[in-house]
Parts: sequence; C-alpha cells; structure tokens
Amino acid sequence: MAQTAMEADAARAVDRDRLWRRLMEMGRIGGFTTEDGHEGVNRPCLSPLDREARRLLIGWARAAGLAVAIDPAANLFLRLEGRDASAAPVLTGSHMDSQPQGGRFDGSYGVLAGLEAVEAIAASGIRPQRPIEVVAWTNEEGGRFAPGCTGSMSFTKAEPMAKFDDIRDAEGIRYADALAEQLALESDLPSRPLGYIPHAYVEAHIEQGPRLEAEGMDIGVVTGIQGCRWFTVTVEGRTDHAGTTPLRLRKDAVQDAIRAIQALNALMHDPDDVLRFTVGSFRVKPDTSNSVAREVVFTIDFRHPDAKVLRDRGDAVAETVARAMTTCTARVYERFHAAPADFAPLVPDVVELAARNLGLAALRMPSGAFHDAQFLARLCPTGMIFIPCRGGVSHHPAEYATPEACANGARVLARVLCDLAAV
Ligand code: HGY
Ligand code: MN
Ligand code: MN
Repeated sequence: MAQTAMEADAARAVDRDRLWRRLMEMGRIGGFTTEDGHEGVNRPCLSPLDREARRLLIGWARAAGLAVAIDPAANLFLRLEGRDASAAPVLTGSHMDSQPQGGRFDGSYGVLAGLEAVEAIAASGIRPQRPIEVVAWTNEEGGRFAPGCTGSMSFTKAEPMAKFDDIRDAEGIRYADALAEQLALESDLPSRPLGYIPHAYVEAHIEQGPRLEAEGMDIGVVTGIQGCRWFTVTVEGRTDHAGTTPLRLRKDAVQDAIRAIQALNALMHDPDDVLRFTVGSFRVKPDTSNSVAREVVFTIDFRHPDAKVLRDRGDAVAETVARAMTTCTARVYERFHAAPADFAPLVPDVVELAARNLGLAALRMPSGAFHDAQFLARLCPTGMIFIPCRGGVSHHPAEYATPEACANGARVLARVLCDLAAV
C-alpha cells in the first residue's frame, strides 16, 4: 500500500471521542473547579497525583498492546514495536505535570494525542518499519522543582541528572528523594537506561497563545522555540520594628527589591514587545505587616528568540540588581538557561504536508512557551504540532481546546509518525 494511503488510513482511525474522554478523565486527577466554573488541574511532578495519572496512562497503553518502560529520570515510555526492533525509534509525547493553577491540556494533550495516534496507526493495520514511542517527560513545568525540563535535560544529557539532586520544593523535599520515591513506587515497570538518539521527535501541544485562533488556523507548524533564562534574586536586609525604626536607619529588603525590579524593567524594556520579562514569585520574610522585611526572594523568567539579546540582557541582570541596592545586599542565581532552538526543516515540512493532506489550514510559527522539544532538537530532527486554544489562555484553569481541534492535532500526528517511521 502506498505510504500516503497508509497515512490517510492512520489519520482516519483517530478516535476523536476516545481522545476527548481520556483528556477529561486525566484532567480529573488533580482537577479542581474554580468559582467561575473553569476546570483546572494542579498535578505536581513526582507526586501521588502524578503517579495516579501515569497508572491511568499505563493501563490504556497496555490495553493497546504497547510495551511500557521507565528510565532513571522517571521518563515514561510507551512503545509500539516496529518491523525493525533495532532501529532508532520515532519519539513523540509531552509532559503530565501541570502548573499549580494549570489546565487540562498543557502537556497532557501531547501525551494523549501521541497515544491516540499510535493506537490509530496500529488499528489501521500498519506495522511501521521503526518503533514509535510515546514519552511522558518528568517535570517539564518546574512548578514544584525549578527549573523545568529536568526529565528531558537528563535524557538528552543537556545537563547531568545529578545537577538537579538538591533542588528543593516548598516543603524542603529534595528532587533526588522525590525521584527515588517515584522509581521505587514504579519498580514494577520495566526499566531502561537513560537516553538514546531518537530517529526524530515530534510533540503535539496547545499553542498557549492567541495566533491560531485569531487567524482562523487549524494547525501551527512550529519552526522553533525562543530562548529562556530563569534567575532567582535574594535581597537581604534586616528586620526591624515597623513603628519605632526611622526609615533612614532601615535595611528594608522589600524597598530595595522594588528598586531592583524597576531597574530590571528598564533593562528589559522592548518597544517591539518581543521580549518577555516576568517576576512571577515574590516571597517576603518575616512576612508580617508590622516588621520591616529582612529578606525578599523573587524569580525572573526572561525570554527572547534572539540568542544575542538573551545573552546580553541576561548577563546584565546581576549587575543591574547590584546597582539598585541602597541599604541591602543581593545575590542572583541563574537556575535555567535554554538557548533558542531553531528546528531543522525536516520535521516541520512533514508536519505542514500532513496538515495540507488533511485539508487543514496550517501556519508556520515559533513557540513562545518552552517545551521538552527544545532539548530534543539538539539530539535529532525535531518538530511540534500546535492546536488552537481558546483565547490563547494557558497556565490557567480556563485553558481549553475543542474536541475537534484535539482530534485534528492527533490526525496530523498520526500521519507524521507514519511518515517518519516508514524508513
Ligand atoms: O513555561 C513554559 O513556557 C512552559 O509552558 N512550561
Ligand atoms: Mn507544556
Ligand atoms: Mn506549561
């Protein structure tokens, strides 16, 4: 049978309702309903909720005849065997962990669309030349243990896994201990060594931005991912009585932290609004209204598609903070640095052709959000398939994509996987 005919069969075999049922069922693990009726998800990585979600996924995968395995970073693999079992697999997938105020689609969609596409390929009677694997990466979000992408950075050797050992969550639990617990509780799963070179990697994901919806497009053909740098700034002063201490004698960590953020706003100013600069966490100690703050810890999330801007402005963060101090001292620690990733044309071209063969409107575009694909791109031909999400909203309980949009992405993915695994 001709390749394109097989791809068409695989896309037709995608079961829209089954994918939607699974997305909704998965969304109930760590799910919550907001006062205004949105269905959010709070599913931290390496948690009992994460393990519950993985067991649900494993059950579906095994029922579909896929082989399950886990690596030392707790990355979870679901494998459809190929005619040549020794060939480098085509890899697809995403992540199962969410932001604390996350949605039902960020990450989960890419894993479940991958499972759906692989099941559709098998159901259409295609035995791909290469194995196809669906992966659920550990800790993409970095919500519990910062930074994110520790699973894919370990898999791709972007960083040694041991580098993450002593990261602590808000309760003081070490990443290494949470990982060891996950591996122990999933010790019934076949284990495999850390890392291999995939033949190619393709990840389906909601856009997490407004363009596809605004431009009436069905599919985003992702061409690359902007760079991202995360910093933690610690401003140290001295706590004093709020009623008796004259301002001229204070070492007020909040006031100097505000000065530092104002100076960083100036550093990061971009009249073209391409640069992204976010202070998302701002923690004060002792955090009482009648004591002068002795410490502020705030985070910086800085992103830009241009490597030079990312380097020049990012490298100026520490001195900008230091210059802003009047009575306090400051420490700046960089905890994440993902260079901009430009995808080689191979996979984006296959994605665009698959969308066109399905009669879907496709738009070539970069990703503003980071993804595990950013690290896979250093290892093998990589691409992403975006689907529209309502209002571009993400990292929010109101995150939503329609059943048809989800199925479209899985249909494109099924064709792409067939194509990439054929030789
Ligand atoms: O933060 C990000 O860009 C991703 O959604 N975790
Ligand atoms: Mn994501
Ligand atoms: Mn996310």
